Amino acid sequence: MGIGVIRGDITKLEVDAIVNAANETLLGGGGVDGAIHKAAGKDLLAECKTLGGCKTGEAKITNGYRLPAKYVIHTVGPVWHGGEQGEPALLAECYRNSLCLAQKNGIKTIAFPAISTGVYGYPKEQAAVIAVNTIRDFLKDHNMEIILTAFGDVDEKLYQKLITQ
Ligand code: AR6
Repeated sequence: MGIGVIRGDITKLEVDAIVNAANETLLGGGGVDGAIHKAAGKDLLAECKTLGGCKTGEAKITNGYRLPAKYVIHTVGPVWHGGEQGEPALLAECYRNSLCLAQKNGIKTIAFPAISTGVYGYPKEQAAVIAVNTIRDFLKDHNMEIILTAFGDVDEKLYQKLITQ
């Protein structure tokens, strides 16, 4: 139990839950959201349509359908507007709320993508610091295996550096 880093495609991971960096509609999109919907199949979109969207910083859970993961936890990261519009607190909420929802559903292994650091433009290093700090805080009083998924070299190096500090 603790934090780990895996380089690769989150849709391939055999974990209890993967986290989706979604948008407020929860109806799919590009990036990791598009990849998750494509791999899970149409039943995921059908379930998402019943959820009534999701506010920035919050999280909702669905089944994983054709994914190896049993569940998908959908969270909506903040769009980066320069950092003065509550982005750090909202990004931390994404990690915290996803982890709390995972805990409530008996999830023991969970993988996160680098929420907000693609289309939403959050600077990668600042986002990685928030991810690692929020996860470490959670692990003080919870037992879970939490994986940070690095989709490229930059994220992998950043995460490795932070988790060994
Ligand atoms: N596995 C792991 N990580 C991935 C994958 C993958 N298959 N594909 C992309 N990433 P983004 P955001 C990484 O843009 O910034 C969508 O359209 C990617 O390299 O997917 O939160 C939603 O519908 C980056 O590091 O999410 C929203 O509208 C990280 O995932 C919007 O994009 C997040 O990039 C959300 O933007």
